Parts: sequence; structure tokens; C-alpha cells
Amino acid sequence: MKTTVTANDYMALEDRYGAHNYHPMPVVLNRGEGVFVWDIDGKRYYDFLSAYSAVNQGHCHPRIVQTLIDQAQVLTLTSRAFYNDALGEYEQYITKLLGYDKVLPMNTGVEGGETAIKLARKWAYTKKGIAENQAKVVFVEGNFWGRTLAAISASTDPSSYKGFGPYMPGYLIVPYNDLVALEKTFQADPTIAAFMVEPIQGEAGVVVPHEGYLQGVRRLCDQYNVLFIADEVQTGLARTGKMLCCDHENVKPDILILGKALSGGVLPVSAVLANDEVMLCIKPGEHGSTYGGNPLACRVAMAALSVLVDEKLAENSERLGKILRDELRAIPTQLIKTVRGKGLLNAIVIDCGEDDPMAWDFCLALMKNGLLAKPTHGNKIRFAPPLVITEEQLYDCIGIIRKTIAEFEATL
Ligand code: IF1
Repeated sequence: MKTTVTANDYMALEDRYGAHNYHPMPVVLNRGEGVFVWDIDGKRYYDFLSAYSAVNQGHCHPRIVQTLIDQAQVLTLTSRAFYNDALGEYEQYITKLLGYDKVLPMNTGVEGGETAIKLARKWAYTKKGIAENQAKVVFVEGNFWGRTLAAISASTDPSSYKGFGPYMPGYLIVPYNDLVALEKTFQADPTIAAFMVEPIQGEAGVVVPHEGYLQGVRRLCDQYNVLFIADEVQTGLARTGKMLCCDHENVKPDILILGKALSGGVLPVSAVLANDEVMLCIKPGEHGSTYGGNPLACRVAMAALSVLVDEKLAENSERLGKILRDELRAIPTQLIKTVRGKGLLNAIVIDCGEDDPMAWDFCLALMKNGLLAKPTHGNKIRFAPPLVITEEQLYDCIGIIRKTIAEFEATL
């Protein structure tokens, strides 16, 4: 007699045979479509995490999946030892769409960050005239750009870096959203190559800087001849209500890093964009990756980008994000201390300590009511649905959140 495999069986398999580098919510998913995911028992959820903004276009977008299927039956990988008929078309498309001379294609977001820092250092030595091996890169407190040794070396969060030293040298840290501190650092050290920053800090709990911060960064980087690197892996690609979060302040970074939704969530695709003065500092054979710019990724990325444009997902994100924040702020509750965000990248701060399990318990209650979200840094809960969500679906989700708050408060 066929025994059904239960959710607990699947969780036990991961526990027994998988590394314990995550603590997932107790739900086992087996299907995704648009704003919805389903668990193995057929229960449907609104996905309010969007795989950390990797499925902005919605789960399994038909156009993106069809592109994947079509290309997968023709040519998936040539390596960069040879040309192919997809990379150049993709490079032309993305550079014209975003307004840069060139793109360097990679796979994961953190590889994008590593690539950006290599470009900045090379530019510092060959163009700015900084002495070899002396270039510094400035990061901000609360930054998160991945899990590699170079990335965690920049982290100010012990849970990211503790126990993994020694760390990458040549890094400086300044407070986020503080132009005075940034200028002081630029003035004090002539060996600075670049300043790398998220236009809104995702992992830190959707921390939105003051209006004008990005323009201030641009002005200071120009004034002190420092490259402005924008990490838009999470904020980019319509998530915050514009194609790029920097567009809210009409600011153009010297190096732009994209990832996540660049493939609509179907395979890892990242990209680093820059103009020739920076990009051509890296010569043939000095950087690359086996899968970087593979034909499958190129076709999928072009489809993922065109879906953002054709379906006006930035506009939808801008409009529905305002409704979501207004409605959340109008809920009469002590539970929510703050509501913050831009477009459909939002978070609520639960009125409890960072170590208090209340945010986790609240997410379990949301899950029971059909909405998936997960806390970040203890008491912040990210509310970031796919950008294809409709107004009706959003109001349905707001209803679920209100209902859950009422039920949850009754248990306190
Ligand atoms: C995980 C966090 C988010 C990123 C920014 C680069 C990267 C990320 C701004 C690296 C990746 C992911 C990593 C993922 C969960 C998620 C995350 F909670 F870890 F911090 F979104 F906030 N720049 N963020 O947010 O991109 O190499 O992962 O493709 O489980 O570690 P990646």
C-alpha cells in the first residue's frame, strides 16, 4: 500500500541529509504560480517573501518558463571559450535598458558584489593612481551582500562573520544614511576606490534612508573621485516602485549590481553594469565564471526583464506599496511598532526585543491563515509579495494580516 510522504517526512529528510545552515518556517512547498505557493497538502498561501525578491515576476511566469524550456532544448552552455548567439543580444538589451556601456554577466548576487569590488580595485590602480594593494572599499553598518569570505568581511553582524576569520583587508565601515560621516571618511583617506551600498537595506530589515541620501552619495563620490557601487540585488528590478531604486533620486551609480529577479526566479543570474572607463579595466582572462553569461541565462534574463517592462510591474509596485503601507499603518494594534518600505519592499517592526520569539510566532500565525512571511533580525517581518499581485489580492492579504493580528493579540 502506497504510504503518503508527509510534510514531517520531507523536513526529516532535510534534517538528516542536509547541512543545517537554515532554519526554515515549517512548511513544505511543492508548487508556485504567480503570487501563490502551495504546500504538499494542497494548502494555498500568498507568498509575501518572493524568495527575497527573486520572483518579482511571480512564481513560474509562463513567458519566462517557456523561454527556459525553448532554450534548454537548443543550447544551454558554451563556456566563454566560444561566442554564442544569445550573449551579445542580451548584453545589448540590458545595457540599453539600464543606460550603461557594458555588462559583466555572473550567476549569483554575491559574485556580482565580488566582481564590482574587483572592478573598483582595478580602476583604482590603473586609473585613479592608488598604489598597488592599497585600495580601500567603504561599506555601511548593517550591509549584507552575501555569504562569501569577501562579503562577510564587510559585515557588521556577528552572525554573518563570527568564526570565519581571517577577513579581507582594505575595508572601511561608516554608518548608513550618514553623509557627514561618509565625507569625513573620504577626506581622511585618499586611497578609497569605492563606496558600496544598498539604496535600501534589505537584510537589515528594510531600512529606508532619508530622501536625498543617494544624491548626497553621488555628489560626494564625484567630489572625491570614488566609485559609487549600488547593490540593487534586492532593491532592483521594479521591487521598490522604479526599475532601479536609485531612480527614485535620479542617481546613476558607477557600478550597478543586479541579481535575484534578473531571472524571475528560474535560475541564478546576476549582472554588473558599468561604463567603459571602469569596465575595460578588467582585461581578457582576469575574471569570469563557468556559467557566467550562458545562453540559457541570457534568454531567460531577457524574458524576465521584458516582463517587468511589458507588465508595468514598477508602476504596480509603486501604487500597491502605498496602499499596503497606508492600510498597515491604519490597523489599530500595539503589535506593530513601525511600517516602512518603498514600493512592494516593506517590513513591519514588531513591538518586541530582537531575541523575542514573538515575530516568529506571528509568522506562524500568518502561515496558518494562508500568508507566508519570515522575520529578519528578530523583530522585523518583510512584506514583499511578487509585483504581479493585484489590488484585490493585496486587500485579501491585508485582511489576512488584520485577522491574524486580532487573533494573535487575543492570545497575549
Ligand atoms: C540567503 C538575506 C536577503 C542581497 C543583497 C547581495 C546578495 C543578497 C542586497 C547576495 C542576498 C539573500 C541571500 C539569501 C536570503 C537573502 C537575504 F536574508 F540573506 F539577507 F534578501 F536579505 N546583495 N540576499 O540581499 O545574493 O549570492 O544570495 O544570490 O538565504 O542567504 P546571492
